[in-house]
Amino acid sequence: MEKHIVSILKSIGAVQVGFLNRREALFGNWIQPWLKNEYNGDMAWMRRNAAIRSDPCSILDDGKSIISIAFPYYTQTPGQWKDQHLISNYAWGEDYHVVVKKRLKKAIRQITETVPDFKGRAFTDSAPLPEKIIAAACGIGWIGKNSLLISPEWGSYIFLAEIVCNLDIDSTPSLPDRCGECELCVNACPNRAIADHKTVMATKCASYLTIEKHGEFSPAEERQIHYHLFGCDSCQLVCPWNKKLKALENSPFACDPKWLNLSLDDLAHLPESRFDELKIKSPLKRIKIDGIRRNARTILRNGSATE
Ligand code: B12
Ligand code: SF4
Ligand code: SF4
Repeated sequence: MEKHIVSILKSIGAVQVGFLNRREALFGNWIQPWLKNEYNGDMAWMRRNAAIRSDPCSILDDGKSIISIAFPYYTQTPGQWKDQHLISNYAWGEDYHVVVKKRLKKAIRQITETVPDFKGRAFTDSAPLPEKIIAAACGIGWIGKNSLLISPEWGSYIFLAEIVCNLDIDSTPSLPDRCGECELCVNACPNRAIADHKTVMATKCASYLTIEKHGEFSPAEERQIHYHLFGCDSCQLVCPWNKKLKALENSPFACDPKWLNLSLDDLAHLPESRFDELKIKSPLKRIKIDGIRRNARTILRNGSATE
C-alpha cells in the first residue's frame, strides 16, 4: 500500500515521500524556548495550537500516520538578481499554497478511490503542523543549521506538505545530520539571525521583516532589510547542498517575467491598478500593496539595491 501511495504522489510532482506513525510523532513542547524568547514577533498565531504542534496526528479524528511530502521549487535565477534575490526563489512564480494544495487534493481523490476506508487531510504551510520536524523524523532529510529541511538530493529548495491519515503505517527511518562542521549559512546571514541549535531568531530575519512584520520598521529593522523586497535566500544560497541543483523546467514556480521590468521606484509608488495585476496567483499578495511599497522604500533608503 505504501508503494501505491508513493506512486500516486510521484505522479503529482512529489520527489520524496516519507511515512511517520503517530507513535514516533509525539514531539512535546518543542516550541516553548523560542516563544519564551519572543522570536515569533508579530506572528501571534505561533502561540496557538500547542497540542497539535506536539501531536500533529491529532489534527484529524482518528489520525494514525502522517505522509510527509517534498516538492522542489528551485528554478532559473533571473540574470539581474544573480546572488541577490530581490524576491525569494519560492515566490518567483505561482503561490505554492495553491499549487501544492491542488496537487494534494488530486492525490487524495486517487488514494480514496483505491485504498478502502482511507481518510486524509492535506496541508502545506496551512496548519500548525511542525513540517520540518515531521519531514526530518521520516527520512526526507535533516534540519540544517539554517533551520531548513535539507534533502540530500533536492537541497533545501523544497516545499513541505503532509497528508494526515487514518492508516496505521510504519515510519520510514530518519537520515543522519550532514551539516558537519560547516557554518556557511550562519556566517552568511546578514543579520546574524541564526542562533545555535538550528534556531532562527525570526524578529531579526529579513524574511520575517519583509513578509510578516506589521507596520513601519524601526531604524534597526530598516538596515536589516538590505536589498530584500520579499523573503530572503541568503542562508540557502551558500549551502553546499544547494550548489549542484538543476533548475526545474516548465515549473509553475519559475520567475514570472512581470517582476523583471519593475524598478524599485515603480514598486515604492505602485498604483493599486498595477498591484491588482501583479498579485494574481502570486505569494506577494500576502503583504498587500502597503507591504510592497514599504519594503521598496526601505531598500531605496538603504541604497543597497541590485539595480
Ligand atoms: C514561522 C515560519 C517562518 C518564520 C520563522 C522561521 C523559523 N525558522 O522559525 C519566517 C517568517 C522567518 C520564515 C522564513 C522562511 N521560511 Co518559513 N515557515 C514558518 C512555519 C510556518 C513554521 C516554522 C516554525 O515552526 N518555526 C518555529 C521554530 C522554533 O521551529 P523550527 O524552525 O522548526 O526550529 C526548531 C525545531 O526545528 C527544533 N528542532 C530541531 N530538530 C528537532 C527535532 C525534534 C524531534 C524536535 C521535536 C524539534 C527539533 O529546533 C529548532 C529551534 O527551536 C513553517 C511551516 C510549518 N507549519 O512548519 C514555514 C517553512 C519552515 N518556511 C519555509 C520557507 C521556504 C521559508 C523561507 C526559505 C522563505 C524565504 N525564502 O524567505 C524562509 C527561511 C528562513 C529560515 N532560515 O528559517 C518552508 C521551509 C521548507 C524547508 N526546506 O525547510 C516551510 C516548511 C513551509 C513549507 N511548507 O514549505 N518562516
Ligand atoms: S533568511 Fe536571511 S535573514 Fe533570515 S536567517 Fe536566513 S540569511 Fe538570515
Ligand atoms: S550551509 Fe552548511 S551548516 Fe548551513 S545548512 Fe547548509 S550544510 Fe548545514
